[in-house]
Amino acid sequence: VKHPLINKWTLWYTKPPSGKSGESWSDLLREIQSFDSVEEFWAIYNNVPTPSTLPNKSDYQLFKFGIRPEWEDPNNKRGGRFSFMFRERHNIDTQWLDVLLATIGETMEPEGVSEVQGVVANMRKGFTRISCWTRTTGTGWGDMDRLATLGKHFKAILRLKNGENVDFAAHDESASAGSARARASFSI
Ligand code: M7G
Repeated sequence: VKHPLINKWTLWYTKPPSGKSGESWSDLLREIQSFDSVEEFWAIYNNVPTPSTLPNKSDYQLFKFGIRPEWEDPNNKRGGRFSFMFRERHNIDTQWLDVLLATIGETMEPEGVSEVQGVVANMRKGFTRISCWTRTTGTGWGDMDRLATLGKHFKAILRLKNGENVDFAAHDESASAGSARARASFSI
């Protein structure tokens, strides 16, 4: 018996650049597998390395089926992301698993709301960034409350301490800055 998820999801991996010239972002991004049941999720999770063991400049992305984990995807281009930078790599595995479970269990937002497009872990030199990508940037009527609520849930799932905040940035700013290290629009 398989326990169905509300939505179907795809796990992606971005491998570190090899250093060869002409290599683009899309050459590095790979789809691992799609799944729509709890059992399939665990089968995949148990067969891929945990974030703490991955090399610098690699990423994991878990996105709704049909949405590529890219700014350019039509589902993402009007959106943004909440993110938090953890200062180390060890210890990140629990947070990432909690984020994955909240995403596929859809506990990050109320029923009927679908801001969450996917979640990302960026393994970098000296830090790990965990992000939650949203459909909007909170600029439409009533959108801001929805985003603020999501931001608070995301913070709770990451178990941030008092005084630690998640930063929100719109993807169009990230794309024009050439990196997602764009100025945050707001923090929660
Ligand atoms: P990052 O991983 O968001 O942040 O972007 P980082 O600066 O902490 O590593 C790193 C680089 O990956 C960017 O400068 C882009 O070259 C590429 N990149 C990352 N993302 C998420 C995208 C994307 O959605 N689309 C494209 N075209 N490039 C991306």
